[in-house]
Amino acid sequence: MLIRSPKSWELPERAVTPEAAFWNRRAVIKALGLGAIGSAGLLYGRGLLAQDERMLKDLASLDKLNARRNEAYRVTDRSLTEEAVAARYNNFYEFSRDKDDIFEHALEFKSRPWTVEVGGLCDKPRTYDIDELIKRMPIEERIYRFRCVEAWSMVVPWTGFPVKALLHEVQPRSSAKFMKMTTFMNPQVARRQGGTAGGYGEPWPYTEGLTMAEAANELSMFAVGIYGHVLPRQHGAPIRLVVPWKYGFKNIKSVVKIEFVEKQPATFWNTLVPSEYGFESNVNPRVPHPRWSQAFERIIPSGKRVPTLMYNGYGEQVSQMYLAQAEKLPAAVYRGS
Ligand SMILES: Nc1nc2c(c(=O)[nH]1)N[C@H]1C(S)=C(S)[C@@H](COP(=O)(O)O)O[C@H]1N2
Ligand SMILES: [Mo]
Repeated sequence: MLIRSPKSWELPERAVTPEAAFWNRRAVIKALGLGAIGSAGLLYGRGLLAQDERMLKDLASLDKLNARRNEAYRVTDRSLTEEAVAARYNNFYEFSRDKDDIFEHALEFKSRPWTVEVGGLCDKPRTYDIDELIKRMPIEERIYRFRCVEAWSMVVPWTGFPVKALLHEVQPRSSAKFMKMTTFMNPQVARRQGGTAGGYGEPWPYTEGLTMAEAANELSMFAVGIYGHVLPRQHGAPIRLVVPWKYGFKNIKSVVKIEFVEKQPATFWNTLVPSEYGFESNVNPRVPHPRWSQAFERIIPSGKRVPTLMYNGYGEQVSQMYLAQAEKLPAAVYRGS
């Protein structure tokens, strides 16, 4: 028997609700301008719930990463998002379709021991233990804007290494045209990968891809940390992609496999709803999502509405990869801010 249920990819109500309503409900609006964990009591102005305390304790327990901040990547037009806010407003569909309970649903998820298998069209394929990989790679901190396709944004300090540093090690061949990445598969822990119709009919495991030029771009990073410590589960522990000129869903979490391939790989969202989520998905104020405009975005958690920047403000670093498209745009838009 077929049971009619809402399509899993339809955004939950809050994704298109002004952010102020979301945060007001939790009375975290008082968080603005306060320090992170020390001010937790004030942050959740209604008083801490057991749930909040668990999350804050979890954040405080994470191993520190002492990485040098790379000052070339700073954000000057808006302020850093509060850590406890970013850690409570996530997208990680393996665990939940809501944003504020991802960390809870992921509590049983173990991100160590962990290996990342790198292979496909490259001269030196290799499987890395995550901690060995962190030791081998040039780790640094970068502050980036982060823009979800749902039209909200944050500013986040990532710790990680340029994708280019990994390419240098494994030596992709010239026949490799794309880098495909895959998230772990474990329906016992990530409940939405199992259940109805074997994971709600969604194409698990989550996959994503970049062209080789995009992978090698100076901005492309594999993050292993955030806010100075290793990634908490809800942000995609122990390793996730960060490509700040593209919409959030390209930033695949908890990666177990990296492959160099000849053909454009199938990706999770593009497979599920090709009409809404393209393979390229560069942030672009002039290309609306079929169901909403991308001209403006809401800054988390205030909900302040600001114009979307072409390539999320990273045109200087990435526009040369898209010259044919850029020629069609008026110069002012193309240059971003
Ligand atoms: N494996 C996996 N990666 C994922 C997602 C997901 O559901 N599963 N969601 C994506 C989306 S839509 C966004 S906006 C970002 C959110 O990252 P954050 O929770 O660390 O802010 O992760 C991306 N990476
Ligand atoms: Mo997203």
